[in-house]
Amino acid sequence: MLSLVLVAFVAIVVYIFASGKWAPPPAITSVGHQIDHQYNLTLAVTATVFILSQLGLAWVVFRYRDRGQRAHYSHGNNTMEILWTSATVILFVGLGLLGYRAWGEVRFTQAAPDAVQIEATENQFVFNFRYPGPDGKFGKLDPKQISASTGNPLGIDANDPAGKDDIVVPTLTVPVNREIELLIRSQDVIHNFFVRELRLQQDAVPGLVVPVHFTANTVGRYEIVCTQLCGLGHYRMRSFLDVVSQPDYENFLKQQEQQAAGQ
Ligand SMILES: [Cu+2]
Repeated sequence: MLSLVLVAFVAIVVYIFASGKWAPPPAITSVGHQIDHQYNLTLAVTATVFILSQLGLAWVVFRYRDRGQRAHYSHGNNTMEILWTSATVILFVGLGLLGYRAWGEVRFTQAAPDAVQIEATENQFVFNFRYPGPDGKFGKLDPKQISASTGNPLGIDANDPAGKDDIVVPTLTVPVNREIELLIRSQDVIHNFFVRELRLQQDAVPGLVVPVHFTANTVGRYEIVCTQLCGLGHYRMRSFLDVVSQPDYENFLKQQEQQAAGQ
């Protein structure tokens, strides 16, 4: 009975993964493809071990079921133990080394100097994205001047000329095939910036500016979510990433600049 349950268990698990019903949406960055490749490799290796060990267990349970014979006491097998443990170590270290490059490309390198800089500020329970405007410079921030109700949720210093043309919007619009450097900040508790299609997830930590960079290669609208349980409104803390063509991006900036100037 137990061996049948084990076989059924393996079949169900294999079906869940093989059907692809719960697979993530396609990646839209080259790093995303590398991460998927690494994920699939890890999955293939662990799935093989899982299937073989569970079916092996089912076989042993069936083969040595109670047929009235005397039980045999075993004290273990040192050679098998050593083999088993070193195989696991080699596997884990090997997979870690293979994944090092994809991880390093995102985490251990800086954005190119010509990357488009955009600031992402999170607070309970919204995202705000700031573009430096025509002067290409972000204005200074002054926490005392934070006032969402008067249209200054980030507290851009009114005395800093560089801040006059800054654009602040609730959704993130980026040009396709250009490197984006996102400067992630939080105004209150720990939040997160996560876009499944970018395969990018980064905490927003109060008091820190955490830079991440990515190059999206597919035009479209993607969901941004906060994946840190940040309070009662956490479930509705989401925004959108719009990846648009270069002309559309310039139009977007122009429109926003006009709006800002009209205020
Ligand atoms: Cu949050």
